[in-house]
Amino acid sequence: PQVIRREDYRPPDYRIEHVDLAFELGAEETTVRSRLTLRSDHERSQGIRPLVLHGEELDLRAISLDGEPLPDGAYSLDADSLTLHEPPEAFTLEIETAINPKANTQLSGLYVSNDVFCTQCEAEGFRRITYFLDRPDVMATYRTTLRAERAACPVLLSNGNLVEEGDLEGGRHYAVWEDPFRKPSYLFALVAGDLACNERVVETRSGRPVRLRIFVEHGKEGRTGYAMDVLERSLRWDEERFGLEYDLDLFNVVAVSDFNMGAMENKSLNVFNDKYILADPETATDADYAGIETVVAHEYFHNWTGNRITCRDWFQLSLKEGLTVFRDQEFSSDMRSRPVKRIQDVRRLRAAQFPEDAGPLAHPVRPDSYIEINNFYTATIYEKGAEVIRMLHGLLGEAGFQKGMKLYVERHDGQAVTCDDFVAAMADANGVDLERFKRWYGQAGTPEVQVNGCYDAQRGSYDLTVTQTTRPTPGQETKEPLHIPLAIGLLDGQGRDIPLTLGEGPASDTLVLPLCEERQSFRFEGLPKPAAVSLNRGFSAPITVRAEQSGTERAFLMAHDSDPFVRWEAGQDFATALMLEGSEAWRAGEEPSVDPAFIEATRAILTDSRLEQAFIAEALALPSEDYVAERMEVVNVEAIHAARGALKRALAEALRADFAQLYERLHDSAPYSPDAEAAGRRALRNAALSYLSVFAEAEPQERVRLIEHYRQADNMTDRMAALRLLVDLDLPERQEALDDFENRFGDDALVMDKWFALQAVSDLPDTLERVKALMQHPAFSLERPNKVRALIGSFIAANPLRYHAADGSGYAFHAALTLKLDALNPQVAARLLAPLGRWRRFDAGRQEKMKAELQRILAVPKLSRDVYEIASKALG
Ligand code: HT7
Ligand code: ZN
Repeated sequence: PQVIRREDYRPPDYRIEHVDLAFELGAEETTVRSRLTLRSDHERSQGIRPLVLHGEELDLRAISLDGEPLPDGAYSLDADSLTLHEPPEAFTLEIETAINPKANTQLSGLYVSNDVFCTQCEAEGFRRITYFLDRPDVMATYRTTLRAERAACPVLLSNGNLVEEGDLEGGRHYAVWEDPFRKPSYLFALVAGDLACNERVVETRSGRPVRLRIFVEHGKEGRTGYAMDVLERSLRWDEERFGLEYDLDLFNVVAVSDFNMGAMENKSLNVFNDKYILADPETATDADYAGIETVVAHEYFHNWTGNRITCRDWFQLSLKEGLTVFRDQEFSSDMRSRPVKRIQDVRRLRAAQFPEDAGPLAHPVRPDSYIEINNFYTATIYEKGAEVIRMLHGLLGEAGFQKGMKLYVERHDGQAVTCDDFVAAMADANGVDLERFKRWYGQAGTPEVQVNGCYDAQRGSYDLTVTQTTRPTPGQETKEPLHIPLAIGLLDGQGRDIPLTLGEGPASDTLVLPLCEERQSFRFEGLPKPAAVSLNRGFSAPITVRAEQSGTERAFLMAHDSDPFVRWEAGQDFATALMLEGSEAWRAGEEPSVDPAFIEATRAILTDSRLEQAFIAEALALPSEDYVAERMEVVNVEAIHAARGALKRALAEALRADFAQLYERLHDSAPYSPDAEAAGRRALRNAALSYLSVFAEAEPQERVRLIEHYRQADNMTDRMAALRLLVDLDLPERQEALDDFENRFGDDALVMDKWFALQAVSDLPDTLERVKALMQHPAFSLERPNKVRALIGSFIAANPLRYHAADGSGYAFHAALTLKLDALNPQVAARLLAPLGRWRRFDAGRQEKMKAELQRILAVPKLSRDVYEIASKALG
């Protein structure tokens, strides 16, 4: 397959100024008539360049130019393009194609989900609807006519404003939509179906009314209230914090059951996976509510960062995604607890992006090449991209950052631009040089920052020496030093911040060290001996910090640091070190020992009534097995599992009375509310339950506590918390709860995803057999991405113990599944593939088995580009 390179970018030879589309919607055959107003955009005196339109799986029915049918010799067709050999300077091109939405299992282009027609055009789905210059730097205005059977599709939606509607013969009707804003084809959307609607009218800050509408399948409208509240809050927040106002009279959201990702920001017609719209206390967890808040806001914020200002080419994807993730993170931080949100975002970055940066699929925030762009909607583009924006925000401050945003919008509204354009706006608005900072966009890999401190008692000075290195990544053997803003603090013996100054600067409790060279030293004078160093406060840069820290120092930071992120981080570092020691002990057949300082520091956090409950819950959550695995030379899945279990048991035994007391004290009889405080209380109570469940196998009263927690739950958060613990226990209560759950929610596809996912992450030895059996369950289907992700994705990505079974059964299952799925939905198949690519991290036996499965996949002749790219890069 062809490799697309960033350096090969050339502006388009033709512009499309206007697009007139007419859809005759039918599930098995939809005809699409498109009238394009085109203009040549190259120097024709040096030769007329052909017009090459993209198109895939289209049945061309007719083609004419300026009203005249095109003769055969004037154009040619192949599997993915239609070429006009010598088009005139300015002309209209009319094309009629037919497509089969029902047969579209890839869910890219126009498809049918539960009888609802819908589209997904990012990144390159529009070419599966009609022939077009399907690239983001071709921006046009659109007029779209939809015709369909009225009974089956009373609702007809597209981008922009509804300008006309009416009846047609034979029970059909039509609607005409006009979008006044120029947009790239990836933002086109249509939806047609029988949908219920929740509507709310709000006013923008300049007093314009906007109709917000959320469409869902009938019967689900009662579950749209929270998403609607979030939408209204997002609109307000973008006005208040970023000065950005909504620009149309209508904002439509549609939720569908089958969707390749979370949601899509099509201009004024956002399409969502049900999962990110539907919520009520009985069916959605606190995490689901938080996810809805993030995703609804994220798609709304794209209206400016992505739609009004879009990407010049797909290498610039992080221009819109990194920036919009930063904006949605800030929104949630303003709505909830900022420190807790930061901890959760860092946890996510480390779980998904750090391993990506350390493996065969590592790529820069602005990649240099790809085979299939759908493979590049990655944690690096999104989450690391957001961290890069966050560092800019830290360097410029809120006011400076907003000045930069204002200039970016003034300069580029209505354009398709690059990451360099964004950084240039930030630099120009603030009069700063960001040239070295820009290396973050081009260099892959997570920098490792080694910090060494040394106190000179005689001089009263403290020297910090900092070294940065980034390991080679595929295609980037040598690395350059980056501009890393490292926020630090020093604590005195009482745990108070020691005010610090750097050069002539003012004294401050937290200093941001500008690391720009491979090795730098910083001296702080006139200080008492620091008791501890607090590093990377607030996670000021997406790096791995290496520092010699004793357990005593970590416990001290856990107890005292003024920065909540570092308090949490010190606990995670301490626990990770203990688990690594525990793994070694397990391997040697010895009993692991747990440093009492860790237990006491955890007790202190647990019983500190000044701390937020959500924060305490985060502090009690031990690092995941995958996180610990990343720190090991050769991953030993069984040892890590055993060591994590042993550490959890040690904490549970030492703090049992505290957990039991907390569990009782936090019982809440008030009606469920998804707000952050109530969610924090539930998270903490459920964390206590999780520790107490350690005793459930041996002690009947703890078993009763667990099953009663399940039985008495009046909300999905508590129900799921109990069920998550029960699925790991080989007890009759496990089956009782699973059966009850299925009986209650068997008809609700979205809730059944939870039931599938929980069974897939169980650490019981027969989990893979159960997963295979569950694939035969009537609620499961390989054609539905949510089902595949819930059952198979959870097993592959969230059950390291069973996925990495030494006999290779997990890998063989994965490969067979990939091949089956690739024939139906390559995007989803490829997205699940990354864990097989981590083979270098395992012992020789597992390495061989993982590689053999990758080879088995690659040996199949008709592989999609998506799976080919991931599997071949994974094999290396
Ligand atoms: N911009 C969107 C990314 C996207 C996508 C969404 C649904 C299905 C397929 C997709 N391909 C790319 C979603 C976002 O980041 O906001
Ligand atoms: Zn996005």
